[in-house]
Amino acid sequence: MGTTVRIIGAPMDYGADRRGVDMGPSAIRYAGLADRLERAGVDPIDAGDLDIPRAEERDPDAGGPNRGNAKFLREVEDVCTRLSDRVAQTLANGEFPLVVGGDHSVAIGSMHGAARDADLGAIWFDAHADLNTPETSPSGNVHGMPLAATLGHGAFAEMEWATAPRVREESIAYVGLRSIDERERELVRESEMTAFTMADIDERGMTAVVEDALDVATDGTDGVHVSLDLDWLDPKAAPGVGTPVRGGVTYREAHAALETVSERHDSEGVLRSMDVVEVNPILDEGNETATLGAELTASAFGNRIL
Ligand code: B3U
Ligand code: MN
Ligand code: MN
Repeated sequence: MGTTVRIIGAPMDYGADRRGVDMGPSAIRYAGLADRLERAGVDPIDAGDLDIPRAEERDPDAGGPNRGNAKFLREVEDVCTRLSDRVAQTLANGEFPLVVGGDHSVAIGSMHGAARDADLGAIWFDAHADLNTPETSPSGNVHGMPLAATLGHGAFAEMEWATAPRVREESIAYVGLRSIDERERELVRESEMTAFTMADIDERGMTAVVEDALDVATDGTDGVHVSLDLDWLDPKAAPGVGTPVRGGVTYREAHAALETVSERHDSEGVLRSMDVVEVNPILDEGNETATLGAELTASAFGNRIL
């Protein structure tokens, strides 16, 4: 019997300035996610969406004493706490949790859940470093903070719902980094994380870089979390994202990357959890970005040309 992949929709847009990422799960489903996964050889189960109140009904300034300028932190906490439970439960049932966002702050919940009973490595496919804290964030948007939250940086150190003690810096690899705030740059340089930038991809090619990222994320861990932020891609390939950054990964490089992940998974069973985030259907052209999200997920689970 093949792997059962449980699709968990997290239609959350509290973490981003541009509205619309809450429609990401619908758009990615509409793009044929479940069928594509089936063709890739796994058994998808659609668990539906988490129930998430609309941002208009909530107070962006709620969230406790260490909130800093982080917007909607209380709401993010509520959603991520429930998501973490779902992910942990899914793994306990022997299924694979696939979280479909939503903005990137959903990764706080997915990693928290996936790291409860395992030392977890991570590959961060993203234009951004996502290492801001409520104290350092220039925007106050929590989607620029998920890695800092998982690692317990700054005010997140006091937030048990966010910090995942079994995720260590040395098991995290960025792939495709190209837009980084000044403070984040210092932090990435000082940290034990491995950062493969667009320059590394230009120089060495995507496949070699992802092989190295997999080495980092599997070394001394029980499994790997793949976090796929669609703004990782060049805006020409993925226009439907809130914070597009020129000079990104091409359509072909992206498939090559996820195929490399899947090949390693086939031989060594490394994948533990995954999220696909930041698809904004309002900004998209013909559901192209959502379709790409679905395609790349299928590639990660073994879909091949032949
Ligand atoms: N680093 C900036 C911009 C940003 C991060 N992630 C996204 N945008 N998607 C910030 O707001 O923290
Ligand atoms: Mn991100
Ligand atoms: Mn990003």
